Amino acid sequence: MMEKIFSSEVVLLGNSNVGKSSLLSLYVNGDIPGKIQRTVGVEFLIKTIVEPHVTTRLKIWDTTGQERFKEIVQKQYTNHEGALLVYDIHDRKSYNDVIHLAEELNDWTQKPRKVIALVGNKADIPDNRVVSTEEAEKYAERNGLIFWETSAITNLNVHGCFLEVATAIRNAKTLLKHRRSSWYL
Ligand SMILES: Nc1nc2c(ncn2[C@@H]2O[C@H](COP(=O)(O)OP(=O)(O)O)[C@@H](O)[C@H]2O)c(=O)[nH]1
Ligand SMILES: [Mg+2]
Repeated sequence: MMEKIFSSEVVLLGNSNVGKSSLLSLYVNGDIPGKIQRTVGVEFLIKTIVEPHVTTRLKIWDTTGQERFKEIVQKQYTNHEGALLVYDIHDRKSYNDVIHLAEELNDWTQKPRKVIALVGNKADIPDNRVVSTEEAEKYAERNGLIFWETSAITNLNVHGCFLEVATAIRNAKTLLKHRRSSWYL
């Protein structure tokens, strides 16, 4: 079987301080920088995921500095095939804000539909949790989102989360291509 290479673009969205840059750096570089850059703007890192018979080149955009959802969604999200909506499980507002965003992004009429993951970060801190696993899980299930609780400190579910997003995008694209070629021609 010939090796296939897929390229996908995703974006990390969520309030300041929820851990977006930490998750991205841990995933791509294997560690969290001691002093995280606070440049205003949008940056990306590329992760190459090698699996048997398939290699995925995942371009991951990070939003830094003043996260202005509306603008970023309008200017950036349209080019992306997926989004990771990151909140802090100890910060109710950060959850409410990404849920609001999910409502805007979750367009079932789009083909392929964007892949959206709800990501509850800082799961390594046991105290003062305000968003329960059940609440977020239920929302994700009802709305067809991927859901993970993660930690950029203990590396909990970080690889699993990005991998599931990449795989879901690849599957959606493959299915669409297959449908186009065999069913609708
Ligand atoms: N305990 C804990 N702290 C985290 C985690 N992820 C990020 N942080 C810390 O939260 C702060 C904000 O992280 P950062 O990645 O800059 O968040 P961003 O503004 O969303 O990019 C930093 O001090 C990180 O070290 C995590 O999973 N657990
Ligand atoms: Mg950041």
